[in-house]
Amino acid sequence: MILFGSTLSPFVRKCVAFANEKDIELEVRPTRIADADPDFCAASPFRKMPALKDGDYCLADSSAICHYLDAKFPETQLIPSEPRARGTTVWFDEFADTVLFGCGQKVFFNRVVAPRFLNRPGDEAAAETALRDELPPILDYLESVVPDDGGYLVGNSLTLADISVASPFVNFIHLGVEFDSAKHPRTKRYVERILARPSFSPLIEREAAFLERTAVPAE
Ligand SMILES: N[C@@H](CCC(=O)N[C@@H](CS)C(=O)NCC(=O)O)C(=O)O
Repeated sequence: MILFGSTLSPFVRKCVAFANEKDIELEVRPTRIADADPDFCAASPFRKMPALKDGDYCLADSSAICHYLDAKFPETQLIPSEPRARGTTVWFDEFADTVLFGCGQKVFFNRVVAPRFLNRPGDEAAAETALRDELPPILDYLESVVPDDGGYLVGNSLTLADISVASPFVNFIHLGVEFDSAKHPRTKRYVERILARPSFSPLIEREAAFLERTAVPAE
């Protein structure tokens, strides 16, 4: 199975970590935004990453891909079937994609993607506003829901909820955005614990090395 995209995207990273947790082998085919690779375009009608190609079946969107993989490989279920657990898992996945990374994207795009990969300056004011006004209430919410006992967001084992919520924090780490341990200590411990899993940690190291190599020299 081929997954198109770069794990610098939290959506792609989420799918790769999800597949790693399930011991599914995915070939990650690096894809740039607006890449003209015909297989990528066929799999992702709006050219957003990630997209999956499994034989003659193509699918875009990280959540759709994770649901497909969980149904196709049901041995280690990461999306619960019990109604409330499933509902809450889908909520956290959606929260992570739209609210958490909705904020993170304004920072990552303007400070990393635009200057490094699109060769144009980012909107630093937008990045600063997102960090100052949008991120704190999101972290306050997380602080009220993350477990502080070595547990997980939904039920007694890792689910898509944990993978989705942890993934955008890698982008904050790459950006050097630090947690205020006094205000959000549970969130800090929880995120560090999930990102230390073998499904995430090698990805983070590879991404950091790539960003190091592609750093824009300071003027
Ligand atoms: N809801 C989609 C979001 C995918 C997405 O927005 N990916 C970004 C990269 S982080 C992208 O491909 N952007 C390119 C563009 O908007 O042209 C998912 O979960 O896969």
